[in-house]
Amino acid sequence: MAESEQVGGIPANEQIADVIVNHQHDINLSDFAVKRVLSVNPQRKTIFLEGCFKDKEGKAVLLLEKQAFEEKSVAHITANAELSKLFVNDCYGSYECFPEAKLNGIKTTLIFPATDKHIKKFESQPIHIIEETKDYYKNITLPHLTQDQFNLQWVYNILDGSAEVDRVVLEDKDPNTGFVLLPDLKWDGKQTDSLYLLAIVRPHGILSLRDLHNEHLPLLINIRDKCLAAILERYGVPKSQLRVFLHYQPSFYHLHIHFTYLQFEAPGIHAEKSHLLSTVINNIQLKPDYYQEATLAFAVRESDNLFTSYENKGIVKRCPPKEENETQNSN
Ligand code: G7M
Repeated sequence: MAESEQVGGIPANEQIADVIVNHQHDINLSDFAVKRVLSVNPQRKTIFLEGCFKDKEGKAVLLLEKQAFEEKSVAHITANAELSKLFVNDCYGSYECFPEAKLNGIKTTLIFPATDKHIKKFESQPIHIIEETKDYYKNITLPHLTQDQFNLQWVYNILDGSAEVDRVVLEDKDPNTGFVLLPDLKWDGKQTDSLYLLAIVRPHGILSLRDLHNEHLPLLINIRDKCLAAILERYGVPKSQLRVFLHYQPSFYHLHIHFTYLQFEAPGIHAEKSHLLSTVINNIQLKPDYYQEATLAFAVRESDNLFTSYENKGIVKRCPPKEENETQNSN
């Protein structure tokens, strides 16, 4: 894409401006060479690409996502649109619409330089559920985490105010119960029907849900109460319309809590991954060490090294390669 070329009315270079500023590199998407498509999701209208930049060391992952319509721009679309006919049957017509008005841009996330772990994360893969007992956690998951985790620098940058400062919605500086609330990387911070915020806890060393016990209740309750009030005040969304949850397993092992608009089907909201904060608080109130004792199910991709750790112990089996599957099915 040429530097001056526009997608949806926003110059291509402006759409990735956040990323360029954060990366402090002079990056131009026209220098991006696609190596392979990692995955395509027609429902979510996303395509994830692996590539590299001309004259730059390192791999890159580019995530492209078409965005929802904005109600305010509908009139611009219909005012000057050309409809190209696909077919007509009785009163039903199917067309492709080419509006003259520029629509909203393509949400673009760039990970550069990207590690092989980043690439694996976005690659389409068979997924399995693992029922993690407290012993599996201690003997398999935890040792794996101490060796193989995503870097948390972006989290520390937010906590110490050296990145995304202008995006912060609310900050509580208490070292034990404090947090920073800000829009998730996936949200542009504008359309409330795709609202997605993250509260990152101030204390270090709480890796995930597994570590939470009764001493963390003041932290969890503080986050719940202050973030819900701030979201109502800033975005006008009441708590009854928010999904407030934690991921297990998360991608990043520094505790953070997700706040999304209930009617928005955000990625990672399914039963095998998300735990409502209200349920977490309630479970700990009923049993202070609930999350140390419970068997927690989680989903893991075959390409993830955590899967391999469980596979090596004979707890889960890899799917046969696709061709084999197809041969089996046709027999
Ligand atoms: O799965 P897990 O609970 O670890 O989710 C981590 C969340 O952090 C995801 O929803 C990401 O979109 C979000 N996220 C990841 N990074 C690298 C950033 C970042 O640099 N800034 C912000 N604001 N959110 C991020």
